[in-house]
Amino acid sequence: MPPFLKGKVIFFVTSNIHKFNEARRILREYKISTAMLKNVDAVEVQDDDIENVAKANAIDAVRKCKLSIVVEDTGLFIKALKDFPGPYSSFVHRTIGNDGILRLMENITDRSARFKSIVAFLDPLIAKPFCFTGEAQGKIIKEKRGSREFGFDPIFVPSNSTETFAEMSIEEKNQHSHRALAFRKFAKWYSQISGLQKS
Ligand code: ITT
Repeated sequence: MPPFLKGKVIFFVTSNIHKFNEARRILREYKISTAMLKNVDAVEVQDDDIENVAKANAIDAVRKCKLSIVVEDTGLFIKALKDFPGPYSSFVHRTIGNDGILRLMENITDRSARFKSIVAFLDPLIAKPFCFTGEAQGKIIKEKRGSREFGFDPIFVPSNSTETFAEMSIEEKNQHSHRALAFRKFAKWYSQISGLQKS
């Protein structure tokens, strides 16, 4: 086991409490201690590929805080809109929001969409970030549903479900979500290299 990883807390660098709450539950299953680190003042990298965004954010965060960190970048890719908003999801959600997306999709019958998450792990003693990907296929419904108001959750129903992510508890969402898949891949890898065992 790389000795520098043993017993370390992993800091999730994010300003988004929903993302942290979902990830924390996954990491807890693997006995990985985590804490939220916000206000790192990381550069806002913009790139058409969310993996490049996650890698650049990870490198910048480690340079600034010199800790073992993960960052995660997510995009919503809507097929009929040629994968819009994709890497621009944060901006689009802040500006036109869910109502704007629903308006763009009026009269569109193919409602397929997917979320894609990239988790990037980096430590000051590691040369390059390690990346883990998770995807959730589903569709955009016609009206918002659900009380858990996180991002596009009220308009997205994952495959094999009739509920939107916003109608699910965090535990239920974690059975289907892009973020849960990416963090589980990360947690398995991290447990292996650091000798941790799942509870
Ligand atoms: P960071 O500080 O971690 O960058 P962020 O909110 O900017 O937080 P992302 O860039 O990963 O996070 O996500 C872009 C936007 O996509 C985000 O602001 C939400 O509106 C939306 N989003 C991300 N994950 C989501 C999820 O699981 N369900 C619904 N919407 C999500």
